[in-house]
Amino acid sequence: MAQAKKALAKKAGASRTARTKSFSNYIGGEWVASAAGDWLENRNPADTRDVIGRFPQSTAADVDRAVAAAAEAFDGWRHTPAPRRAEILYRVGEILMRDKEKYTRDMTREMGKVLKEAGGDVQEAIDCTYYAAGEGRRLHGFTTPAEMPNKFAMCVRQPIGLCGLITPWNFPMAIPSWKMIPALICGNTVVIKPAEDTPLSTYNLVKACEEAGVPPGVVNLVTGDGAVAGRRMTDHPALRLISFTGSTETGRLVALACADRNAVCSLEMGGKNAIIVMDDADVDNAVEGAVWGAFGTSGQRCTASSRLIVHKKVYKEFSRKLVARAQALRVGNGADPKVDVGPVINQDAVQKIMRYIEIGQKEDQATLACGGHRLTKGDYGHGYFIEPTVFTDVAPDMRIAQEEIFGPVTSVIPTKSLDEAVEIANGVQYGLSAAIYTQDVNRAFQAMNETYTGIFYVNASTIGAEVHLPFGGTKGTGNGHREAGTQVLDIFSEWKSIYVDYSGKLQRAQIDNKKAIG
Ligand code: UN1
Repeated sequence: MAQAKKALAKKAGASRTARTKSFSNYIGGEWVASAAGDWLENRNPADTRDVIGRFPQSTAADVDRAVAAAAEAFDGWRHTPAPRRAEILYRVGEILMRDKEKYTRDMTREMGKVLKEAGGDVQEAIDCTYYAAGEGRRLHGFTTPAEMPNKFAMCVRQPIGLCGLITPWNFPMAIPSWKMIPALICGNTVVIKPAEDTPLSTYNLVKACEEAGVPPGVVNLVTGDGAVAGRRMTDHPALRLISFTGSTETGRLVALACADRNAVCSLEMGGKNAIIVMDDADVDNAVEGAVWGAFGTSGQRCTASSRLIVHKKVYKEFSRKLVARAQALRVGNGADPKVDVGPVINQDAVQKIMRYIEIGQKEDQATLACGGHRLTKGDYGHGYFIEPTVFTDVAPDMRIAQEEIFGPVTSVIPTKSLDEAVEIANGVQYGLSAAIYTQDVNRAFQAMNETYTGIFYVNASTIGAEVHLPFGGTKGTGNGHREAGTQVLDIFSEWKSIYVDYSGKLQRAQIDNKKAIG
């Protein structure tokens, strides 16, 4: 993905005017350029003539400086009482609220999603910030009986240390916030590297932290390529934890690097999420859920509804209505309030998505029911626009029904029963989200229980998770961790078990208590 923008950066380099805004890394409380002086250009995917600015193309040396700053700040921050840390983080939430509109416009400009959805992304960051800051007065541990008399046992959460956060471009403020704010409330210091394509939204979040009074070195921002800056983070011996959201392919590399140096690693990766539509479903409602889940964010969500498993009794009606709705969606620049579906992120994404559309038609022989083209006429020619695309008559084992496309493409798969639908839903390498549309409570609960995913919806789409419930998935989607909810605290803190013996004598666990009970 990064390559497309880099190539553009090179081409545009010569013609760049003095007005191109330069952004900085944030290290140890200072806004600084990359030590090597290289830049990464950020352009609008709806109109690549629109240059948002240039951001530091950070090297290993920049990452090392950021880690050193995080190390320097760690003791001061972890010794700051959590309720006090929370007061500062609540202020971050207030600043995000105050400037929501500006952040929303910035996000649409650099990422492409329509304003309403960009506003939702900023709102998710606000929700997450308030919610996680609230933990400053909880961060609950627990007490439990000790096995010996006159002995006390309890457990407390301690910060894990220096955390490296590597975030994706599809939720460029929400995902950084749902890693960073919980990390901070737990008393950690962080180095964050946003995706190459969307550094501005994370820059805005970090600016809000600075304004709110987060002390120097507690939050450090380095922008740049995954292969260079990201790689150095995963390899850096002082980063105790790496939290990564992105592709399954990159996630495996992150995991390997972390395994090599015994670092804690939390991964949130791909999805191939299914909506099951039963014969008793409210078909119109199901179609609305499918359109929202498949084409919202131009299908670039790990929770996107990329498979629609539909009972054969309503299959024709559902497909017909879905295609009509998909064809009516207005594709264009997300900054235009009349637009429903924005561009995809970059040229690499266009190529990948178009390749899958070709595979669907040729190799897989599914029916291309609508869409299937890149839009290039007029203003479309300056951006990365792809028509909302529906394949019907898709078999569950086809590549378009198995692999993550991450674009505005969905597959309708016929089914004859709930059991079969659940089997199809489970028959992929991912396990993030699933949904069922039915009026039958028994079927709803059966599907909820039998689908092997981290998230499940009844009569709602596969997207739209809320910040106070755990977020993450099974199988190829993750490695067992959950972000959001209170569960995120288990990523960013380590348990310490504490025993207090007030008997005034030696009491040997597992040995002396046997005497006490005979
Ligand atoms: C993602 O797609 O990477 O549940 C995150 C949702 C959003 C988060 C999506 N709240 O769709």
